[in-house]
Amino acid sequence: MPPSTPAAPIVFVLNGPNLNLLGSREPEIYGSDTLDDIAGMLEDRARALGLEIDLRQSNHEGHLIDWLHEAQGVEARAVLLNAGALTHTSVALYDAIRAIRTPVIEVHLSNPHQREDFRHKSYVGMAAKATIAGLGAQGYLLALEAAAGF
Ligand code: CA2
Repeated sequence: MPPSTPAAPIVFVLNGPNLNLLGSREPEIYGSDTLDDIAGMLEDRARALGLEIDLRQSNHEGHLIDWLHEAQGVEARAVLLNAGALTHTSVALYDAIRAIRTPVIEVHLSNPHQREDFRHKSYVGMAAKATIAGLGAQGYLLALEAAAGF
């Protein structure tokens, strides 16, 4: 049998509520890329970095929490997390990020600090290793590059 190639380290890219609608409305805030476009860009960059990505989206808080636990279970290299509006409300996500050893990078397309007051608090950011915000889809690529160094 030929020697098997070791699997590439995996990076989870988790996206929260309404991000399935990216590209359809508010391009002035979120850009015109769809989540599929972002997945394609990340897959290309991941290949070049020797990583694999697993990109998921859910409108349900519990799914994001289960996936954070799963990331630790499969020994993912990192999680890139855009929790959408749950960023600003979810103590459960804060607890889940604190409960795992897998490093989590918070990603936002827009810069929440330049927006409404209710977006200025981030429970995700309080637990995450780092935050990238305001750079549109490029923020996901920068986060993936950081994860390659973990
Ligand atoms: O800037 C980001 O990435 C956000 O996480 C996006 C969230 C928002 O609640 C956060 O404060 C910042 C909202 C995602 C909503 O996505 C839409 C997609 C298409 C049309 C409208 C909203």
